[in-house]
Amino acid sequence: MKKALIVVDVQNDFCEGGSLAVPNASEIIPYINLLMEENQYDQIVFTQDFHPANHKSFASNNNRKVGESIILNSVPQFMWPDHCVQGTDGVKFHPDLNIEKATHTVQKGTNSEIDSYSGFQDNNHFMKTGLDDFLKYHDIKLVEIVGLALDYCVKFTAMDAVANGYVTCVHFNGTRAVNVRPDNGKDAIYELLQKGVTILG
Ligand code: VGL
Ligand code: ZN
Repeated sequence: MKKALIVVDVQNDFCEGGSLAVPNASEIIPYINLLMEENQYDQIVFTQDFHPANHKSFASNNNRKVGESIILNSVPQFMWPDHCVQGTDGVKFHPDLNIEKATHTVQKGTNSEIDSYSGFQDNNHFMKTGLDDFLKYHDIKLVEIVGLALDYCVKFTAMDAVANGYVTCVHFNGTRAVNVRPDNGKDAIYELLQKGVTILG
């Protein structure tokens, strides 16, 4: 059974010192590098949050405060600080991540009008990213997911992986939650278990 590792958004802005820092984010990087060194995956896909400067998920582009919520194209949109803007250091993968191991990269959040937490599609379900086509083309049946943030992009990527028919695992030690609310990371684990995702220790 062919398997892929999906490394979600391990970018400077989501790590310590970044504009949307996930607590203890960089702790997962040695773990991810080790997984990639074991040469057990048929494909290793990196996702990259890749926003234009005028992206509508940024509080600054809506005259809102970070942490507020708006309705964007009829779906709720949390107001984030500016992050992962194309052409900045924040959008780059963390320098300690072994990017040479990637066999494919998927960029998301490129349409200024729609956010994209899942690596498979935008939050409105208007546009696919090509990730599902890539995995199906390579006959991948099982995906293991690591990266940032557990309660946003990892969660939605894992739920879409299940919906698209993959046996889906999330590595607990390979992810960290942003925890805008204290229990969000824990709640994400319960939701993923309920959807049929296996949590690996
Ligand atoms: C993410 C918030 C906004 C993530 C991306 O990668 O989890 N979170 N954009
Ligand atoms: Zn984003």
